[in-house]
Amino acid sequence: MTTSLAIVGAGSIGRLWAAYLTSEEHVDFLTTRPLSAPQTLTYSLKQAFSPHAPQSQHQITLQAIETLEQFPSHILLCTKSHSAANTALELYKHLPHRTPLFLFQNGLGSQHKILNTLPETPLFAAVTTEGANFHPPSLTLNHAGKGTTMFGPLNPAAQHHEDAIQALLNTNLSAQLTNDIWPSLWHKLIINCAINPYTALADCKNGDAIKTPRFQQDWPNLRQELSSLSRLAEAPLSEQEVEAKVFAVATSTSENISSMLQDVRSEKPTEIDDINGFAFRYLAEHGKSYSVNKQLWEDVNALRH
Ligand code: KPL
Repeated sequence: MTTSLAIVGAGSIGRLWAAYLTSEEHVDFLTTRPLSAPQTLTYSLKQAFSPHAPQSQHQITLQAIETLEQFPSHILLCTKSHSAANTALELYKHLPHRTPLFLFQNGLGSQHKILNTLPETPLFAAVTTEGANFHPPSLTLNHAGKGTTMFGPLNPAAQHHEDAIQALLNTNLSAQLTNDIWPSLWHKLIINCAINPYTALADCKNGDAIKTPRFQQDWPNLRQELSSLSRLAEAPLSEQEVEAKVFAVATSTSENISSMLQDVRSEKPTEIDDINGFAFRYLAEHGKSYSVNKQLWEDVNALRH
């Protein structure tokens, strides 16, 4: 029997997983908003790395949680980090608490809130380096760059639910299961702290962010703050290792428009509060230098005023 998955958040990452999962699984999109009737979301998937491959077409039903007739076997939460905790809370007013939940958010902060509010729910984190862009009104999802997704349990309730992950490991997307996802979450946070705000402030692609005068001026101090963050998190990286990771991702995703710049361009709230905001507050709480992360947090927030 196939499992039935529900994906909450029909942005680029949600649509990417839906498109790759539908060949084997039954997938619906789910919303916490009321809907007068289920809707059909139609889009095509373009694989930018295989320009001659035909685009696949997808038609996926969007259902409202309030009127759902059959509960899904597990949920992928692909909303932005700032709405993740409230959305999770709203979902589990209707769902059995034992339904496994996979958290795809960037940054750190939302994961901790959900861990505190849903202790009985098997919670997993996903850390992804897939590059995908979806810009309505275009109905094409652009799978811009192939990456890898690491999945891992976040709480004791998730420890005996490896079965829930099987469907996610069996698609044509590259995915792995790890027993300790925390170092991946912290290292991804560090990469996002170093790339995303500069792309947003300079309105540039990832590869150009590390060439901006501001990045070059900030980098010695930011690299030191990020290395100290990794040591506090018990996922230690030397300053050289931080630099190697950040530069490798900026290079491998050089043509990407970061998720933060996509948000700024479409005048949506950014995830800055869970990225540099989380980093500066964590450093400050532990008596470490944090001024570059704080300045980036302030300056990206100011873009919206
Ligand atoms: O995760 C990303 C993002 O855009 O949020 C990076 C790694 C910067 C790739 O674009």
